Amino acid sequence: MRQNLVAGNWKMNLTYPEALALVEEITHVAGEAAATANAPEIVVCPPFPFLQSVGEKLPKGSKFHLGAQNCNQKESGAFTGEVSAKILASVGCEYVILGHSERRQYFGEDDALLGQKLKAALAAGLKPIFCVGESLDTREADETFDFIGKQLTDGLFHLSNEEFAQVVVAYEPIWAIGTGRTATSAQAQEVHAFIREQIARTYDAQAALDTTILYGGSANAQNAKELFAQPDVDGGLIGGASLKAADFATIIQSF
Ligand code: 3PY
Repeated sequence: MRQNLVAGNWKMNLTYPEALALVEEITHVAGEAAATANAPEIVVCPPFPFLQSVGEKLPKGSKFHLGAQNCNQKESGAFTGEVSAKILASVGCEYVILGHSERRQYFGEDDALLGQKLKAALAAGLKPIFCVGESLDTREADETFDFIGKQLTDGLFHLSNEEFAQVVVAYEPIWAIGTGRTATSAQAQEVHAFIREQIARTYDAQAALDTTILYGGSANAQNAKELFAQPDVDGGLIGGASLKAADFATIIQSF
């Protein structure tokens, strides 16, 4: 179901005491805003070892949810160092980020593998936050829509209607990740509208209306309001700004 949503992607940052301090500060600073009826759903995605403890600090039955940054495609087995979707669900995760450009770029994750990860996440009852986004070269070659269309077709659109209904899509232009460069609200809206159109074509108009589509890539406390005001932007996948409780709280209140 389409809903306003803000997800904090902590990436590979913080120590355990720092993670506990941050989640406490977030729930303290943003707690009141998060308790209002029109507050977005809020997903906190810490590194794997902190998941359970961070999850225990999130108020139960609130708008706060726990998410992971990745999962393995297998259900279980001899895969040293890996973490399955089932393990994530067992420590309280409800969401998992899949296909972040850093996973695609540094760990060689392609759409075939991501398809398997999506299936594994869904089978474990997790909601995938599936990332797509173009490089600067692709944008400058005027190939953004072809590129995103292919990522959607190859990575995501093999899901059944029921499976797809569980997915949140995140548009994260690679040129805006960790660079301090943000897509303008018009650039974000244009791609979000395109993604919604592709969903309508592949599934149906209702599925397109029901899909939550987030913007990610240097979204912060200053630009969130303008980005979230776009008709097809339902919230954000937030990197660096999610590590600062006050900024994250401002972003949560930017709808
Ligand atoms: C960013 O904001 O840079 C992100 O990559 C969020 O996932």
